[in-house]
Amino acid sequence: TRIKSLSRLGQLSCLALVLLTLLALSSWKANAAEPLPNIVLINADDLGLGDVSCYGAKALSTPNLDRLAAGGLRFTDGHASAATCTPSRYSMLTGEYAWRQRGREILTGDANLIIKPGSTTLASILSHAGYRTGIVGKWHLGLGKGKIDWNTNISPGPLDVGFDSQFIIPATLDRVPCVFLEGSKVRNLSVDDPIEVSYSHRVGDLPTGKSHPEMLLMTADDQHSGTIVNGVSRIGFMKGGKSALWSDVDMPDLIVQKSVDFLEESKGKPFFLYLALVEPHVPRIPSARFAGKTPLGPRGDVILQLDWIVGQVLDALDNRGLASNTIVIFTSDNGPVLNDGYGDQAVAKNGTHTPAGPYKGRKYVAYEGGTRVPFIVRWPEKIKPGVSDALVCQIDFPRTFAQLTGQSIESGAAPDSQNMLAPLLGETQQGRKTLVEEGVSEMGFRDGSWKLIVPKNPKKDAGAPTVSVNNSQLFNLAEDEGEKINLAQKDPQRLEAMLAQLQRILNG
Ligand code: NG6
Ligand code: CA
Repeated sequence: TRIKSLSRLGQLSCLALVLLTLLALSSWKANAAEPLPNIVLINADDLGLGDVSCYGAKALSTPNLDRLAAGGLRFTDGHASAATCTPSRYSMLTGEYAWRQRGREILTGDANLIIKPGSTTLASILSHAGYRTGIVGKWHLGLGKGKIDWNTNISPGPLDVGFDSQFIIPATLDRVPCVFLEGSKVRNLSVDDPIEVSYSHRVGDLPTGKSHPEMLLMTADDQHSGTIVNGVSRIGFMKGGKSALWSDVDMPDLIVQKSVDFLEESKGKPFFLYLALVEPHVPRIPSARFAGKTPLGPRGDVILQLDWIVGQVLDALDNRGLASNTIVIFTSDNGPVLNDGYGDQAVAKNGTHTPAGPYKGRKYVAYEGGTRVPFIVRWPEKIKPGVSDALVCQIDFPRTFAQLTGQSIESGAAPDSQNMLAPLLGETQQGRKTLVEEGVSEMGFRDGSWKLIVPKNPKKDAGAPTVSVNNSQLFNLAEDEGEKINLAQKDPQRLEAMLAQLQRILNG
């Protein structure tokens, strides 16, 4: 019997060995057959859902976005997590609601980095998964520590929170310094013309919008009447850096070039490109190719320009045979705005155009128009083209892409991010159940198709905002997508329940 059981053991271990080998072979096969997809995340600046023709725009046409949507999934209920740039971008990269701490509101151009160096971000997750990660375009999450010296290495910045390469504008198009950072240095800066920046007082003797209004290409409000760069006054003051100043009209070509360079340099590795476009944020200064091409004035023209950039990037993927295994996401950091400080005819020429589509509100506010934005996901190898009504949000990218690339997230990181891989791939129309939508002065809260809006109280401490329940509004988007009928009085029970739910998340 001893011999019998020994040989039985031998048989069993033989079987186990065969099974293990098979398993190893099959998983090796799966990996070899399915290399990780490249990811290109394109984020527009202040583009409304109604500004895009595949979402219904009639006054202009966006053929490249339409082509992207035709090959992918177009979401009708896709959101930024805030109605302004800094908090929206913060949440998208970190997976944490920006309002959980003070200091993540719209930043000046000389503000410090608000993401902790070394912390978990969408970029660091993908970097761990073996991706080459790069950012091209608008950053607006702060740089450095303490007073920034623009004439030396500027860090920490994107390179300290997961990106391998950066070509960025530090804040916004309307804020100084109007220069690019390539690597951690100002691009094309000459040592004998150092840059100085101030957001409190005029530095140097460059003309400003206030001192030289006759030099301006377009009028500006007080806030945008600082240093004049390329004929347009900006927020804040700068001196020096003449050779480093960006050219507004050449920017689209440069952004395309830097994006394509990044794809080229990533050969042999999957890549993650975060392409943060500056259109159609103010000041709207289209390149000659697009000026005057829409009836909407410069705002419409720069939307064409944005669409062209997207087309160039899609072509670059096609030409390199990369399109089929590249996920391209197109979205916007917040809803649209017409007048944002410059006399650029955006209001006068708008006509019947509805930049936020059928939704109420715009940039800054917690109505749907503030955060419900274009949201398109294309992955030819995996996603069946179509339209999805799932509630999805950019804040979910960290956990979703961690899931896709087999990464785990350390405890405490990306606390508000949810794995939305199934809805993003179109495997289900069931997305998030709830979502907080941050406006400047209100908090919006979605529970399915129900929507609550509550004014924020003035901030007392560094933590999450408190809300003032007395002026709450309640809408049923299933019957009233335009948030016209306030049901707060009619349905006090639901109102109470949603308020309690929101409070729990705010305090969580
Ligand atoms: C506001 C600016 C606006 C724009 C915005 C930031 C004024 C009066 N308005 O404070 O022009 O720059 O900040 O836009 O200064 S965002 O898309 O980056 O959030
Ligand atoms: Ca924005």
